[in-house]
Amino acid sequence: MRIDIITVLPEMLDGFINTSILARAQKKGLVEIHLHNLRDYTADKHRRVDDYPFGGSAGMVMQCQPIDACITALKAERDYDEVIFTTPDGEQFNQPMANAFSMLNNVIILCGHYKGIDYRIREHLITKEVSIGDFVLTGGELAAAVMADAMVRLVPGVLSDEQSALSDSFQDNLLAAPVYTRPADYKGWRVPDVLLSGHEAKIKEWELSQSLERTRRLRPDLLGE
Ligand code: 6GU
Repeated sequence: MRIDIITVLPEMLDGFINTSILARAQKKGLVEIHLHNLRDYTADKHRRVDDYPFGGSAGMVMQCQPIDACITALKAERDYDEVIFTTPDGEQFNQPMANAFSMLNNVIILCGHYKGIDYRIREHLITKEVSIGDFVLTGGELAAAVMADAMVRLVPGVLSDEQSALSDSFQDNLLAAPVYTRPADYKGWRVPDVLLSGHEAKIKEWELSQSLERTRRLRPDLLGE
């Protein structure tokens, strides 16, 4: 999988994409992540990528030209499955969406900024508009980082068996069961006895009942309740 991220703040994402899981996925050759500075594509001699909105509302709007130039340059090199725009008025990102995106070959993520982008870009070049939740971020970079992380860790081979994504919260619409490590007794705070019993069937049953209880209590919406 290849992810091309278009941003006015590449330095904000550089450390993130070259650390931890994303770094390892790239070193293993399973994923490529490329950052593109939108300012490198502007025809403006002052390197501006935004301008005042028609109609006189507040804030600045990202212009068509640099975004179009960058996306066109990328599309000349390869076909893209999706051109995603990060925006608080997009469809809510979730685990099924991460699963679907993780199966794509080539994806562009355009990070929104300022008051928004010229709507013509959204009409003509964007194939998916995605939000990471009902709150407003200054820019789409953190949203792009969140999505890239959620997608890449699902690419086969990225996680080791022991980190398997199969037991993640949300993977089966249930929150994960609690986990513990040594020591079994820390200052009198005890690990549940069943986990120390070695009885595999009982442990599985306990984990499922914990998942159900936590989901019912914390996220009844996931159970349709
Ligand atoms: Cl994708 N972008 C911005 N700027 N704010 C957000 C968001 C995205 N998702 C939630 N808030």
